[in-house]
Amino acid sequence: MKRRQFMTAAAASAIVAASGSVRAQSKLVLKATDVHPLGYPTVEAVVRMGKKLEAATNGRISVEMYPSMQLGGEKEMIEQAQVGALHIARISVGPMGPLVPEMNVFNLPFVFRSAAHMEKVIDGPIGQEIMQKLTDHPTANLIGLCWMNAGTRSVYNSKRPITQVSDLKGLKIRMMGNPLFVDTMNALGGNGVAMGFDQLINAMQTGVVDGAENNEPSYDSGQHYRYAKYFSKTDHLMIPEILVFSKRQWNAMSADDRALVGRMAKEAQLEQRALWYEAEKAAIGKMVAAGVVMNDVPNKKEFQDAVRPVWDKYAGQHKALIDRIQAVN
Ligand code: BDP
Repeated sequence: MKRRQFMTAAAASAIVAASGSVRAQSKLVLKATDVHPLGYPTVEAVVRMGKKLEAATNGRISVEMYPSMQLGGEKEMIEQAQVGALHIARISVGPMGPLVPEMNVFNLPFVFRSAAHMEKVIDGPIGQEIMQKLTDHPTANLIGLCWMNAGTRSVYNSKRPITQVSDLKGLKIRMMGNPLFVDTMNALGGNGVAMGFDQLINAMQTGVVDGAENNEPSYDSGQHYRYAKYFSKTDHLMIPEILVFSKRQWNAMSADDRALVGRMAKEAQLEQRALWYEAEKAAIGKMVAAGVVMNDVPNKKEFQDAVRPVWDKYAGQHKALIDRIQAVN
């Protein structure tokens, strides 16, 4: 008994003595998740980031990807990252708006003039400031790592092409979980229904909704065209996405490791962008092959005018920020 106690004490002091190096060398497997499947630009960018982290640390830090909503929808992903049950989540700015008010500015319909405008904003000081708001948020418990592209969102449904605002009348359209989006669809004359991405297929199958709105790669990879074959290029939202890191895990890491992850995330932002444009093109090709009925909207201004009430309700409190965004060119 005596002897055993002695051994234990010796082992303990050896561990204490070596603790610095033990800690530096212990393996860290970062659990990452995304609603999209493997191969989707955001997923691929994070997988590549994991490989780079692994190479840079001789295998000490790696990323384990759980794609395709394996850990739940976006709401569940955010919650799990907040409590540290997972480390990296790639999420849309959409559902973050109610939590971080400045982020809601990116959720305003037609806020960006073009993809180039949006990229300039997220790549510049405004993007950095807004990301910092998330990181500094007292209860979000998340670190904002980088932005990602997500194209524009357009309406799709099972009933008819949308060429003018009045075509939306009476259609039940799934929107992301944020009152701003429900208000947007209602302002356009449809019936906005908030629900998780993970519930959408079932809702379309059962007629709970007539359709939804999203970018082409999501419509294609989610196989939404099987339930809603009319894809109308309304382009009403251009919402960037973000890669977030659990603050709990972040605080447990060394300054060097944080800097490394931060640097690789910045690289992932640009890598994802290139992948995004390829995926968008490929998705449109697949939509044509699948017999999707696509149409353009000849008068976008009509849609922009119809969402004025949404701007009246949500934009006023962010006027200075919106002016700065609009001044970027
Ligand atoms: C996709 C986003 C994803 C969202 C999804 C949605 O990449 O983060 O969860 O839309 O509509 O475009 O919920």
